[in-house]
Formats: sequence, C-alpha cells, structure tokens
Amino acid sequence: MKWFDKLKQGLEKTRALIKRSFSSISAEDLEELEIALLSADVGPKTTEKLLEEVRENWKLNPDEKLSVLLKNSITSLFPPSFDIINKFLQGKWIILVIGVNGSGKTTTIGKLGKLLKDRGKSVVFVAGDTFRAAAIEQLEIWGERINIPVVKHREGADPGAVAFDGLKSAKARNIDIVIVDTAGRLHTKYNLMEELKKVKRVIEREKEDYQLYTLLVIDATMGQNAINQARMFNEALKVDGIAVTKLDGTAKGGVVISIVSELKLPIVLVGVGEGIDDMQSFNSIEFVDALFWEMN
Ligand SMILES: Nc1nc2c(ncn2[C@@H]2O[C@H](COP(=O)(O)OP(=O)(O)OP(=O)(O)O)[C@@H](O)[C@H]2O)c(=O)[nH]1
Ligand SMILES: [Mg+2]
Repeated sequence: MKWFDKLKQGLEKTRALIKRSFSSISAEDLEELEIALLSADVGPKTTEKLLEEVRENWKLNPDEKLSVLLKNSITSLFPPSFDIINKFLQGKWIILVIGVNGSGKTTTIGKLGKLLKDRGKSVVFVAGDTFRAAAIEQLEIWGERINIPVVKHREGADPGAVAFDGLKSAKARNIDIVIVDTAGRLHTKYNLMEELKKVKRVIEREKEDYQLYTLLVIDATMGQNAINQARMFNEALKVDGIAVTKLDGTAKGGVVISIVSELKLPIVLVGVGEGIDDMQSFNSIEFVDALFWEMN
C-alpha cells in the first residue's frame, strides 16, 4: 500500500468523528464540532483556539464550507514541515530514543534504522534498555532483519556504560548514525528520568563530531495523556522532536494537533503500523490532507 493510503487508513476513525459533526451546523452553533474535536483528543485549549479562529474566518467568508475553514485553521497551527531523514543524512548523529514503556521506542528504532540504511547510511543500534527482560533480544531481532549491528551489555547493566561503548565502537568504525534504545519503566518516574539524564550526559561528553538528537516516542492511543508525558520528558531531557506511533486504528489522531499547538515541539516521524515500512517522516500538509480526505 502507498504511504498516503496507509496514513489515510490510519486516520479513518479520527476523520469520521470530525466529518460527522459537519452535518448540521451553523456559524453560531459550533457545539457539534467542539464535541468532535474533543473526542478526537485535540484537547480543550487547542479546540477553543480552533473554534475561535473558524468563527472569525466564517464571518469574513460566510460562503465557505466549514470543513475548509477548519482545515485551514488546523494547517496554520503547524510550522513548515521538514524531512527529518534528510537532516539525519547530513553529518553524524546519535539519536537518543526515549518514552514510556510500550510507546513504540524499539519498533521506531527498527523502522528508522531501515529508512536511514536504505539511504546509504551506516547505522548501529545500542541496547540501552537493560531493564526489561528480553528488551535486548527484541532490538537484536530488528538488527538481524535489516543487518544493523547491535552494541549490548547484559541485562541489568548500566545503560550509560552501554551508550559509552556504543559510541566508542561507532567512532572506531566511522559509523554515521548511532541509535540508542532506552528503558521505558523503572521503579519510579524519578528513577527513569535520572537514568535517562545520565545516559544523555555520557553522550554529551563523548559525542565528539556526532550531533545529539533526543527523540521522544509518543503513543497516539494515549490521547491527552500523551501531552502530559511529552511535557514531563521535555522538562527533564529537552526533547528535539517527537515520533507519534500507533496512529492506525485510533480515533485520537487529534493528539497530533494538540502536541504541536500546545508544546511547540515538532513531530518528525509518524507510525501507522507494526511493519518495518509503516513509518515515515511527518509532513503536516500530508497529515491534514489525510485527515480531511473527501470531506469537501
Ligand atoms: N499498530 C501499531 N503498533 C505499533 C506501532 N509502533 C509500535 N507498535 C507496537 O507497540 C508495541 C510496543 O512497541 P515497542 O517498540 O516494543 O515499545 P517500547 O517503547 O520499546 O516498549 P518497552 O521496551 O517496553 O519500553 C509492539 O507490539 C509494537 O509492535 C504502530 O505504529 N502501530
Ligand atoms: Mg523497547
């Protein structure tokens, strides 16, 4: 299936929610639309902002369709898109992948590794999740599938030490891209953040001519909880960009709009399935087109 079709299919439920609200609506009464946006997890703040803008623009363009007005307002929330893969093709990068357990970190690493390898980059994976049983093996399975080496220690080892070794081995072999997996759960959130900060410090200290990119992985099905997670990780670790996973099959696709509008963090990758080719760079025009597909 073509990428845009996958994205369209993934957004089907979110789209249906929004579409239904357009059936009987007047400029004064946008209540249905408000409910639809909230149900799609656009979030109260962003919903209010969008409704206000739609109302204003409707006054100026009373003949315009509501769906067009909403589409324009949503489009204007996104900063201009750029292709993160192109960015990673320039120079050397260490990509530190963080997020709560089950959000899709390891899967994202496999997919991203493949995208970069297909573009001619040399890649190494670093098994920094030494906490969860079988996490190392899971990363190794991805590595074997796409022929990417994995630097690992044994379960329970210090993730900072694994990151150190991963970098050392990448430098020695002149590898372009180092992708570091991390744990999503420790005994407490505090422990998790402290451990991740430590890993980040090791990387900062040892990176030499590599640039560090902190990629936060967010599960779209978490809806508005995802916003709180993103805020928490960003405060502790300063996130550079977000990968949104599991956009397939959820009606909470509006969370993408909410993240961009409320956190001012760029969404750079979007996952719409468990398969290796089910992830691409995020493009806001494409996202909005898929969200409003056949609505006009
Ligand atoms: N449907 C769907 N499933 C996904 C997507 N991305 C990841 N998954 C699934 O989500 C589950 C968790 O993914 P992992 O990559 O293991 O998540 P993780 O963040 O590494 O989890 P921990 O290692 O436990 O912290 C797996 O079953 C994946 O196949 C996606 O875009 N769509
Ligand atoms: Mg994992």
